Amino acid sequence: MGGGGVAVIDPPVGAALRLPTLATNMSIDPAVVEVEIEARQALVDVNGTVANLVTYNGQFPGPMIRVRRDQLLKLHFRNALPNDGQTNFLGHSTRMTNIHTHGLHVTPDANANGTFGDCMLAMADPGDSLEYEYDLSNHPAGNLNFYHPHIHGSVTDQMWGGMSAPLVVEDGVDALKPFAEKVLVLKDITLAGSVPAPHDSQMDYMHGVEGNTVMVNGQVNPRLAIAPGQVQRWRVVNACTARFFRLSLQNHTMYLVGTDGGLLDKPYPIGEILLSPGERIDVLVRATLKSGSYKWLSLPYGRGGMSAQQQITLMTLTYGGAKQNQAIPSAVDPSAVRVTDLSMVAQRKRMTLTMGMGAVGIDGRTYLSHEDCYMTMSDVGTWEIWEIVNSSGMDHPFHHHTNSAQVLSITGGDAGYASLYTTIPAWKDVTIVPRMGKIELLMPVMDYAGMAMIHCHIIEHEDIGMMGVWHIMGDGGMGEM
Ligand SMILES: [Cu+2]
Repeated sequence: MGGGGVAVIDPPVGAALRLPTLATNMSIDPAVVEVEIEARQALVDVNGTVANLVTYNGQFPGPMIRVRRDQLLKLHFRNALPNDGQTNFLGHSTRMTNIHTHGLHVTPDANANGTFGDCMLAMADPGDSLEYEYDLSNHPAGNLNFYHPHIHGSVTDQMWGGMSAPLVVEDGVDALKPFAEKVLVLKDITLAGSVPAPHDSQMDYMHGVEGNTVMVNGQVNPRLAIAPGQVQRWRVVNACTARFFRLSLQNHTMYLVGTDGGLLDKPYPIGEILLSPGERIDVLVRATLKSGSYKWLSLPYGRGGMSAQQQITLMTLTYGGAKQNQAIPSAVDPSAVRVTDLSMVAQRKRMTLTMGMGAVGIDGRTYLSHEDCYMTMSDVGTWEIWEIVNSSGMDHPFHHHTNSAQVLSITGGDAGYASLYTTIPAWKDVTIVPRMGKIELLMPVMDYAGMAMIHCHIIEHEDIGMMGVWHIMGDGGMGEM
């Protein structure tokens, strides 16, 4: 923020936007989606430089998984990263890894057949494999999730270096079917020669590093064609480690139809929207003009700390082709509602995200291991209200595994973000806790017992310990929702 100057980053318009490659479904059983995902180094073109990234299946972004909630997702994971003993600035192995299915309401434990659910205790050394199975029968339809590594101390290196990919749970909503869908993965990086520039100071971890190259689906300022009168559905995930976006489309309104945890009742017109690391939005864009090119921008936003104020052209929307006559629908998913009756709330808890003296934590506890960290307990089948306080000078995007929440209040920060998420029927798994501010979440603790996790989604902060264990007790098999 410093002197208040804003850097304008407006790269030349690049090639036509590419969409993420679909992961191959190897299953012939229509009730199962079965994919093979391998973590490995691969050469990837990053804005004209051939870079040696860490990837899923050699792709950047990684292969997109698409699954319906009535299908079982089987993920065969293999760690093919080099077995070279590499460690990072924090002293952690950069080669051990695993998979977190960010956003899935599935078990955080192992399954009865010995495979893993969204279990953070599963870890693979180079050469090892992990078998994951995700039963989505309790997961709501219609949201964009993403998968990425989750081994404490090395998540930054692996996500910064290229490991993340979209995971769509399909919806059956007719109102959105007519529209061309574009899954957009936002990701920044800085290269040092042909490799991702390593985080090499405590300052990098305390502030969170924003890359000098900002990409949509691995491309700098790609061109996206739209026909006059066409409506497109953009499903956006912020896969950066630390960069916040403030998204706005020149001369056009975006219509919010979905958030982290599912679809909304109707489209909500927005001129701009904040998207912190880990958050997702689902927006409709209608080509209301006749011709021209329009920048999809990230407007300046100060998230605190030493982050620079930048305006970045992320993508360029270019009119062309035969006129269409599509309209923004009046309704999307009428079953989406805000929960207003709080009489069932069984427990109220408060936790504070803390930074100071070179350390981060929750209530002053730095995560060191599952046994030595902040821990909060819940009973499966109950509702809670969580008050998350931020006692630091930086915004922290607060993420909870396993269950999504509704936002009851946001104190401080961006007024538009606060008024949006405290009024629409959105389910969230990442919510910005403004610096020196707080949020309140209505948290249903449903269906699954086990060791879930809560943490800041500035990945650098997660890696230095702004993380805790969420111990959900119960038999975990049967929900009561
Ligand atoms: Cu943080």
